[in-house]
Amino acid sequence: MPEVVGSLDPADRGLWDGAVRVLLGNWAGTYTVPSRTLYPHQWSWDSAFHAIGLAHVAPRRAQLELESLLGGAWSDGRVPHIVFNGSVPPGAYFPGPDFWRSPTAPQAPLGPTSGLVQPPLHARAAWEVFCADPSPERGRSFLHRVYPRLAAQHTYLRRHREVAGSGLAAIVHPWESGMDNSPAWDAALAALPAGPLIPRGRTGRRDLDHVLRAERPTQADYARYVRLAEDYRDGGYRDEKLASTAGFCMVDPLFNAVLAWSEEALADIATEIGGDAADHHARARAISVSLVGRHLDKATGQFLAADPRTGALARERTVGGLVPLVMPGLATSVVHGLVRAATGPGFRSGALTPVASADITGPAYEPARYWRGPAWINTSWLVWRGLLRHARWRAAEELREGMLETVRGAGFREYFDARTGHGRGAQNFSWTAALVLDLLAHQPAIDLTTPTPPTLGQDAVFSR
Ligand code: 2M8
Repeated sequence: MPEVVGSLDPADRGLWDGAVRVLLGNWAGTYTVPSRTLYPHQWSWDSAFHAIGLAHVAPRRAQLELESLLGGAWSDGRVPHIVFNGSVPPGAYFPGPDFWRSPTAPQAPLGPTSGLVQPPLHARAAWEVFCADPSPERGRSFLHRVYPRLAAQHTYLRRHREVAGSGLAAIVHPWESGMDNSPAWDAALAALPAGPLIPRGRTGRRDLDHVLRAERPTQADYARYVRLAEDYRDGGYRDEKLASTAGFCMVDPLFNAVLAWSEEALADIATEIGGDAADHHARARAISVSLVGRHLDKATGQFLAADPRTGALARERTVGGLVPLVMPGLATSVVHGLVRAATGPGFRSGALTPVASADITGPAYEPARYWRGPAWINTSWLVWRGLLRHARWRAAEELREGMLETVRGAGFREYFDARTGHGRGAQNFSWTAALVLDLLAHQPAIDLTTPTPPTLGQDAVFSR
C-alpha cells in the first residue's frame, strides 16, 4: 500500500479507492482507455496523465502505459494522438482506423493509428513515473528505454512543426490541441470550407450515442474537423504545406508550454542516464522566451493562441492561456499576471472550484459544451502544477481542494460545469481518476484555515 494512503482521512481514502477502481476498470492490458464507452482506444496525452496517476499505485503499469503508446510512434518521431486497438470493432469510435488509413503512410508503423499529435506531456510523465518508482534501478532502465523515443517525439515537432526558428510548434488540427472545440479555434475554423455533415450512427459519429448532444461539439464543427483530417491524410500526413495559407495552422500556448515543461524533463532524464542535458535546457528556455515575446497579452496577463502565418492573435481567453505557468524562466510580473487571471472571475466561479476551460465572462462561454466552458481536471491540474512551481501555495491549495471537492460531489466525470460542479460528459473517466490520485498524493503545502501561508520550499511540497 503506498505510504500516502495511510495518511488520508476516511473520506479521501474512499475517493482514492474509487479512483483506483476506475483505473482498474479501464485497464486494457497495456494501457488505459479514457472511457470504456466514448473512447475505447489509446489516446496520447490521456496516457501521459494516466501514467502520472498510476505511478502512485502501480509503477510497472505506469511504465507500460507510456511504452505501449510510444510503440505506436511513426518513423518520423511523431507520437500519434490515437493508437487503435485491433480487437475493438472498427465502428465503435469515429473516425476509426479505416478513416486514418495509417498503413498507407510510409512513415507510419504497422498497427493502425491516427496521424495527428497531441500536447507532448510524455517526457514529463516519464520523469514523474521514474521519481515515484520505489525501485530506482527499474526506473532507470525504463528511462533508458523511453528516452530515445521521447527525444524523437520532440525532434519531429522541431523538424516538421517549428515556426521559423522560434522553438514554437504549430498544430494543424484542433484535435491536436486536446481542447477540440475551444473558442480559440473559432475564427480559424470559420475561415475554412465546411465539409459535409457527419451522420450519426454506425458509419458516422458515435459520441452522441454516449453523451448528450449539448455537451459535445456541434455538427458544423465536426464536419470541419473531419474535412481537415481528410485533407491532412490525403496529403500523406506531410507538413511541408505548413507555410501555405490553406488549412488550419495555430500556435497554442498550452501545447508549447507543455513542450517546454517536457523539454526540461528530458534534461532531467538525460542527466539521470548519463546523457547531455544542455540542449534540452536551451530549447525549454527558447520556447518560453518566444511564447512570452509573441503570445502574452499584457492587458489580461494571459497567453493567446495565434496563426503563425499572419501573426494574428486569437482574442478568446481560454485555460490554454494559463498553462504557461508550468514553463521555466518566467519573469515575476508574468507569473503575477497569470496567477491573477487564473484565480479571477474569468476562470474561477469561487475559491474552491476547478478552472473553467473558457472565460466564464466571455461571449463564447457555454456552461455544458465540452471545451467551451466546462472545467476539466487535466487542464486545472496543469495550472495547479504551475502555481506550485511558482510557490503560490494558497492559490494552489484552493485549486487542489476545488478539484477534489468537485469530484467528491459529481464523481469521476469527464468534465464539470465550472459554476455548479455538475458532472458532464463520460462517467468513470480515466484522467480524472488518475489525477485525483496525484492530487491526494500531494499533501497540502498550507492549511487553508490559516490566514497567512507559511513559507515553504518547493521541495517540501514535492517530497513524498
Ligand atoms: C477528446 O477528443 C477526441 C478526439 O481526439 C474526441 O472528442 O473524440 C478530447 O477531450 C481530447 O483532449 C482527449 O484526449 C480525447 C480522449 O479523452 O477526447
